Amino acid sequence: MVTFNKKKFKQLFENKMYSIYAQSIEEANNEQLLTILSSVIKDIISKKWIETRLSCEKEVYYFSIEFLMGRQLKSNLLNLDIQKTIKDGLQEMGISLDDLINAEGDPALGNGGLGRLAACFLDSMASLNISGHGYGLRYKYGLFEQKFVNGYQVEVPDNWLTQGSYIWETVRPNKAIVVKFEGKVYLVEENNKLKAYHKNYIPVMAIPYDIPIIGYQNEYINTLRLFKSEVINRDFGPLTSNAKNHFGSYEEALKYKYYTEEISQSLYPNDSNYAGKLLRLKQEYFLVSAGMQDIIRKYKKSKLNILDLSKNIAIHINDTHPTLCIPELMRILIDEEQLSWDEAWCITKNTISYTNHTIMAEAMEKWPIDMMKKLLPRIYMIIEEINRRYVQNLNNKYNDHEKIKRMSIINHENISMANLCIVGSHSVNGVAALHTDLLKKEVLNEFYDDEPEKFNNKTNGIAHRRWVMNCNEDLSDLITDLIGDKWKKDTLQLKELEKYKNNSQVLSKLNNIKYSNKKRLADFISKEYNIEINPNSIYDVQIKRLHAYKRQLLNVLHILHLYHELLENPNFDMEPRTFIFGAKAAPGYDLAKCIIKFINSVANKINNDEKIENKIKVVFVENYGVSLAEIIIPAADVSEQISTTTKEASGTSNMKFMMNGAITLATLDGANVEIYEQVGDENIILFGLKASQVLNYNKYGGYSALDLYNSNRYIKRVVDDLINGFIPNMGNEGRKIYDSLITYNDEYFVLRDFENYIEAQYKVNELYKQKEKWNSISLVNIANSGMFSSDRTISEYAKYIWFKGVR
Ligand code: F58
Repeated sequence: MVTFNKKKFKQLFENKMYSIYAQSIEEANNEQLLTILSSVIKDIISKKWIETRLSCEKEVYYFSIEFLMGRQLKSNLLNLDIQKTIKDGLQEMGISLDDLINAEGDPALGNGGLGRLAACFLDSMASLNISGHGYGLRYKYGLFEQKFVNGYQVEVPDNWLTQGSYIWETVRPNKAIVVKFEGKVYLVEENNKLKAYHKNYIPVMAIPYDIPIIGYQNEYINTLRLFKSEVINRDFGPLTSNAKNHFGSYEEALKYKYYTEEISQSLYPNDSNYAGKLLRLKQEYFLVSAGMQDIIRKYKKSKLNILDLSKNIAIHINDTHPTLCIPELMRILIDEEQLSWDEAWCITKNTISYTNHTIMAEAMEKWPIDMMKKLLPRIYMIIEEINRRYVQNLNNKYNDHEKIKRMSIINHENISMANLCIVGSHSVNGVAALHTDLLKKEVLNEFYDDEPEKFNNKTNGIAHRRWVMNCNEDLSDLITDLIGDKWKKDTLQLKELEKYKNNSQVLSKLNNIKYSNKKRLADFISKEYNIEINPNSIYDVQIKRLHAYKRQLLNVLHILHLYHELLENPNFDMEPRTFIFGAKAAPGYDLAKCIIKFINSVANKINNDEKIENKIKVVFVENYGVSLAEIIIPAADVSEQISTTTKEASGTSNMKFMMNGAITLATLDGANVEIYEQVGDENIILFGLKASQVLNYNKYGGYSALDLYNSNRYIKRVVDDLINGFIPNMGNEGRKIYDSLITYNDEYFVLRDFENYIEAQYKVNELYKQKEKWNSISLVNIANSGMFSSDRTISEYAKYIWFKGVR
């Protein structure tokens, strides 16, 4: 692949060490060694990186407010196929590659599934030879670091750029872009056309930081470009042009500096919730405007005709946060490229596509008109005009005032970003079959009826290279021993594994691999948290953001149920179980934080109760993120996917667990439905309300949590634990959770699904006793996980959205 050998590598490494640090290798610490190694790798790939950038295929630009990349070293070495050369070379210099891999920081530039999906997609685009690049923000502070103090979540700033820079980035100040905020726009008639003049705006400089995205053993290297916001002229010199002059006084200049730098200062730690903050809108436009201008600048250099933009470029927006791509592209095409409205609109719609990631009302972005008007006066004008034309069109079709109001982009005092996305793009997709179905039938039904051809499903996927080949090397090797290595490029080949489902030898190998992964995790937990867990126990794992709809509460109430059973009957028949949680709560999400405190308090009580003889252990790992997932997932036996049906758009950890051989315990929600379709009744454990039942309850009522509580002694027993002092060290968190269940009638059907969940958990227990059967099911899950590779997802995006009719 890359032509260089151990000797050459050592030479490069030594020279770099001298030129960057002017010291010997022996003197360097791990951080410095890692910097040198990444720098050598960047040198090796530089030529290929430039070549990929200059390719003349249709290009995809993936806009996302978050990219949750995880560590890059191991993945880069795998993809370049140089692990062995580097490992051996380092070893000869007395350096351990594993130490360097673990010394790398884990940039937390995302909240959860959405950000991680964007990272998996970059990996797949590069690996599939698609010229697909990411645009995002280079937050100075990523998602907060979570600490537990007395069982409470405490948030600490994530100062990930301690050295001032990131080892994989290349800064490109020569490609900086000016983004304009505020000011006033004047429309002047010139040659029978209205021309817009933007005066007195606040200019903010967007500095690109490029990260190479290396394809899997194909010499293909794309780019993730992250923008940092800065003052327009670093030396504080006077501004020319139409920009507002901020240098009247020293104080003004400092204010301006703060205004600009604040924009890429920190990631919003909100999950599934829309905050409506001015700074967030600034971030969104900053990303969009910098990215769009960058694309058009590059496009024009290529001398292609601007009218052919959609033939050469596809722009994808990851959820509504980059929605302003639509009016921003209109602005550039009309104000700068002098196209007519109709030409610009046609190009914009044909270029842009949109993915929706949620059906929850509280997550839908709606920006106040006044805020938009003041911050982005030209963009607001364009949105207004898009809306005016759209409403006119609806009026011609429908004689239903209320319907038109619901569908319009500007409504009351707000601008609905989802509506703008649907109207201004050629494709709208959901992220799992059920989710897309709900979009069509429920949430976006009127839009679907209006333009059904726009709507489509693209079930999510995961980068199997990171999530199996890299984090579970033994499993990867076993698979390759059994079926060869074609699966690495075509995961549907995994199906071949099914023929081993009754082969005791293979199943025993699979069992041994799981055991050693469990042992590795046990050692980690012992070292980090001082809790001893038993690798022979069932590892039952729920790792994801903490949210009421994801129902970590259901999980912990069941743990309490088992605990009571053990206390009441010491001969209660249960396999030893280790329950593992990992979850951050949004800092302002009170109920979620109460649940964290509750789980930690339950853990504390149960882990220290000798009466139950270690039958149950509960571990809540601190600061859950990508690197922790990489050690937890390969060790899991049970994958908890227990969201309230209809609420989880897809889920992606469900796919990672499945590919690593865990058995899914699930509601028929999100992509769990498709996992079920792949493996069949025998190989998954399902429970809970069906989507139609949840929808009916939501529409027509008919569920009383209080009645259930009063009539079911098991439910009453665990719910009472929230408030009766059985769990020590609880403040009024227990009361708040209790109220959410009883006083506010259990919005997420935790109690409604409780009995059914206990039964499902009992099935898990019984199945684990038949270890060979368990291992066989585990193998069948791996064998049928092929469709959940993000390579499959990206191929579908490419074929049906980005390159439709091109490739
Ligand atoms: C998640 N959304 C969905 N949002 O909840 C999950 O079902 C799905 O699998 C995943 O997207 C990928 O499609 C999600 O992670 C966020 O984190 C947003 C970040 C920005 C603020 C609002 C939430």
